[in-house]
This record gives sequence, C-alpha cells and structure tokens, in this order.
Amino acid sequence: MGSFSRDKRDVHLITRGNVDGIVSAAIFLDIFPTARVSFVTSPTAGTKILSKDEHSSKVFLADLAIVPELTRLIEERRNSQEIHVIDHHQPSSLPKTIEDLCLITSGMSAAGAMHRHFAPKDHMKKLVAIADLMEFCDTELLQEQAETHGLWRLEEEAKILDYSWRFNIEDDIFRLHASSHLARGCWPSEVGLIKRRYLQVLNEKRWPRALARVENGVRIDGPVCILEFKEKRRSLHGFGTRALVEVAKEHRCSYAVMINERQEHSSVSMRALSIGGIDLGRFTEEFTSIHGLGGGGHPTSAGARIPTELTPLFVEEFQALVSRNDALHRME
Ligand SMILES: [Mn+2]
Repeated sequence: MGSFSRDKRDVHLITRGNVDGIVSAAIFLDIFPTARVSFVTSPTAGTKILSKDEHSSKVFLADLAIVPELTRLIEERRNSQEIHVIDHHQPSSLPKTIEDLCLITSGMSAAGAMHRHFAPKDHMKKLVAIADLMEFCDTELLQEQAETHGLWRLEEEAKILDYSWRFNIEDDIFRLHASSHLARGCWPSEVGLIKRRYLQVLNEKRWPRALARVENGVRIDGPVCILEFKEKRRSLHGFGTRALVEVAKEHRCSYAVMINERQEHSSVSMRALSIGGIDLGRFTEEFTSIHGLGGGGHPTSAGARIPTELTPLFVEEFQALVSRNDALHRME
C-alpha cells in the first residue's frame, strides 16, 4: 500500500490569486488532483508560505518574482526539497545559486509557462489563452484559440473569471474550488459558482465605481500616477491596482503607484505601463535593501513593504529617478 502512504499533498503549488494564478492552479490540479495549492498576493507572502512548509517534497512557485528573501529561503531548502520556480517575466536579477531551479519563459502568461512545463493537454488550451489575454501576451496559442472560439468569447470568459475572484479577494477556498472545476477543461461561464459571483460584481457596478473612486483620489505627477490610502483602508471593490492602471492609462502616465499606509508599515505596489522604462523590481529591491522590510519584483510589476514614515522618501526617490531617466532619454 506504499502508494497510499504519502498522498499527493506531498506536492505544493504556490501562486498568485489572479486569473493567471487560478488558471495555473487548474493546470496543476489537472495533473495532481489532490495536491496542495496556496494563493498569495506577493513574493513576500509566498516566501512566508514556503518557510512554513518543510514537509512537501516538491514545491512549485509560479508567477512569483524572485525577491532576495525568497532566494535566501530557496538556497536553504534546495537540498531537502525539490523546488521549481516557474515565471514569465525576465527577472531584474537571477541569482546564480538558484538559477538551475528557475524556468523563465517570457512572452506568455505564467499559465502558459506551466502548460508548457507540464505535458501540455489540449483541453486546457482555452484557459491558457484567457490567461495570455489577461497578461497582454499575444501568443501563438492565443491566436489559435481565438480562431477556434472567437476572440470575443475569450474576452468574455476572461472577464467572467477576473470579476469572480474580485468578489471577495480574500476567499482562497473559492479560488481552489474554481480551479478544480476548471481543471476539467470547462469555460469559467460553465461553472456555477464562478458565474454567480461574476454576475453579482457586474450587477453591483463595482468596476465603474472602482474607477470613479481612483479618479477622485489620484495625484498625477508628470508620468507618475499615485494613489495613496492613508490609515483606514479604502476599498476599490476588489479591483485594486487594475483600476489604478486603467486610470493611469487614461492620463497617459507611464507608472502607477499604490500606497496603503498603516500605522507602522506600509505596502507599495508599482506597475509600469510600458516596457523599457525604469526597472521597478530593481528600484524596490534597492530601496528596501537600505530602508525597507522587503520587496522587489519584475521590471514592470513590483512591490515593497516599508516603514510608514518613509513613504514620502520612497515617492521622492522614485520621482527623482523618473526625471533622471527622462532627461537621459531626451539627450539620446
Ligand atoms: Mn502573471
């Protein structure tokens, strides 16, 4: 009965809780139906989950930027656990000590990278196409699926899945149920629990309300669009940085910065609206290595935790970097 002595919970996936993460989890559960899945909001949160899991023999980390604290933990664990890092953004820096554990496939979603890593199965292709669409990756797979199903269908299904998890962003049990259903290869609209939440978010007009709230609160400073929440956390109806990025685009900004201030520590999320500008992963990593609690990320998407009294300095340093960078480009 050896095969029953250790169940498949021996295998653990740590990924994000957005559409890309939910589809990544579906691909994973299609192969390991009873495996453990953890959804996290940042590489820091992912590091915490991994630090508490010494027992899984195999751990997959998908769509998490390799921040310094995560690197240190993987270095520590690599001899006792089999660890795979699957990502779809070229990292700001890839440490040599864990390079061999990383599978980075740029130009596609994390779900696309997962799909390629595990034996690709046809019934998951439409879901991978949805993830590619959400991540703005124009892949061959997406084009092929758009020809088969129609781009409008993929867009609609992507919206249904995206709205559904935003109904309650804390609800990881929903994410797990949703991804186990999707592991069978059905559309999000065919899963009752996904469809119901989508309809409620739609009926409550949460997306337009989130946009209005961002529009009222943002500060536009040249190419930087900043939204700062002081003390009491104001809700963006589940749409968070997505709503901020949308408003930043309307104002033709190049960067979006969201700051959630708490008493002692604040969290910062940054997004670049185009590639080739300032490397946000590097900026947050450098800032937090001096002042912060932790942070880092991809060139176009990064986050940090910093002491609240240093949020003005953080913004100041970023804006100084932006102006230096702009001046440099004008000289070219
Ligand atoms: Mn992703």
